[in-house]
This record gives sequence, C-alpha cells and structure tokens, in this order.
Amino acid sequence: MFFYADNMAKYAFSSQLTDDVDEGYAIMGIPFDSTTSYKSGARYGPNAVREASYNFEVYNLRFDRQLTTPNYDIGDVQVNYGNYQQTNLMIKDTVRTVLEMGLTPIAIGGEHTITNGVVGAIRDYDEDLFSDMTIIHFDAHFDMRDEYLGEKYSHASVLRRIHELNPKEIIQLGIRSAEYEEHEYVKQQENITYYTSYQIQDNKEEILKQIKKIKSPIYITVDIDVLDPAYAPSVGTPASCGITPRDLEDFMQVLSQKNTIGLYEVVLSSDTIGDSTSINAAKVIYDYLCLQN
Ligand SMILES: [Mn+2]
Repeated sequence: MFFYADNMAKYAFSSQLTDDVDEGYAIMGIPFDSTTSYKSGARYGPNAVREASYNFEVYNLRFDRQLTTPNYDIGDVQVNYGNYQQTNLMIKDTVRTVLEMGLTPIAIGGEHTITNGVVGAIRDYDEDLFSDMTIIHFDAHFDMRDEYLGEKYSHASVLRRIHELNPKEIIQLGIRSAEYEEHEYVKQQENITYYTSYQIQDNKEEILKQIKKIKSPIYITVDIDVLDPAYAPSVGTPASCGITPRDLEDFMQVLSQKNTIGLYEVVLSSDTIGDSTSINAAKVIYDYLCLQN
C-alpha cells in the first residue's frame, strides 16, 4: 500500500496515476533527514526539485527528445522524522506497491540513508533480479563506512549496507572524499569499482566505454553532491573538485541504454526559487525521463 501524504506540488511533466496504469515511472518524494551531519535540510529536496522542474521545456534540445515518457508523481512517502526503522518500512511498502503495479520507482530525497528502503524493496520483490543488478552510484563520497557516529544506518554508511545485501556489482562515480578505512574496504572488494572526479575529468570517454559494457540491469543512485559545489552548493556535505552537469548528462545518455530498475536522487535544496542545486538535480530526472522516450 502507499504510505503517502498527497502533495499538491507535482513534478511538472507528470500525470495523474489511475487504476489502469501498468507501465511508466512513479515519482515519489521522500522528505527524510535525520542523520545529516553537516548541512541539514534534505527534507526540502523533493519540493525544491518539483518546483525547479516547472522551468524546463517539454523538448530536450541536447538529446533531441520530447518528454512524453509516462510518469506519475504519487506524492511524498510518509516519513517518521528521527525514526529511520519506521520510515524504512513505509518506504519499502510504497516501493513494493509501485513495483507490483509494473512501474519503475524514481525517488527524490531526502538524505541518502533511505536508499536502503528503495533498494531493499527491490530485493524483497525479486531476489534473483537484485543479485544480478549493478548499482551505479554518483557521489563525492563512498558512503561505505561500517558506521558513522555510532549509527549503522547513516548517510555515510548507506552503500556499505547495500553492498552487504550482495548486488552483483557497485560502480561509484565522482568520488573525491573518504575515510582511510572505507577506502581500504572498497579496494578489497572485487565487486566494487570506483572512479574519482579527477579520473572522470581526465578520462571521461574511457570510463563511459566501461559503463557501456554493462550487461546487467542497473539501479542508479545519485547524490547531487557529485557535482562541484559551483553547480550544487546546497548539499549536506559539499566537496570541491566535483564533476560538471555536462558530465552527468553524458553518463545519463549512456545509462539510458540500460535496463534501469530504479533511480534515487539525494538532494538538499534551499527554498529559493531558481536555486542552482535544485535546477541541476531536477535536470537529472528530466534527462533520464526524456532519454527513456
Ligand atoms: Mn555524498
């Protein structure tokens, strides 16, 4: 069932979900922030992204596509602030319902911790699919700490928890900030590959070629702090020397050729209209949907 609070604000290009819908994309906000350690406010992300989407054209010039891909903004998942476990259950239930309807989930956060719920729902729904899945993770950080500030389910350990669920592979893109131990952990794992933002700046074409070779279904998770703070300053833990929105466009173009099971985006935005973080975050979803057309 949907645990959601209806939200008057909808993603600009979305339609009303009706009972006869059995394909397309379900957009949901997950306005949860609880473990954010530096700059909090990720709960405002979903609405900031929706608001920014109103500025976009139906026609996407870069990709020469119209955004006619069916998508439905189902509102916000009900969250229990300060209670990760409870929130996680409500996310899992909502995502499972979406999957059972034949829809692909697109979740807008909210802090990164809740990707556990979205990915966990996919695993519960189809374990074989999950064990064959490649997770594509855009982030300035590995998020691979065993725990952070004594918390196992923290934004800084979310990919570690997902790795423990045994997906086929995790590919991390745009990394440029880490704890020594988590870097050691990542290097020891055969099914984790990472590319720093510096490698992307120097060798983007080569890395895109590697991504093109992926055969398995993919799940995409984007922490918008993968972008340089020049393009996305309103994030929980900003880190210099990030990639550009153009780089992200190029990756989305290649990823659109793959069988995508879901997309999750972590955003933190100010409530100012025209905030660059919200515009660049909304554009990821816009490009993704245009490219599915
Ligand atoms: Mn991050």
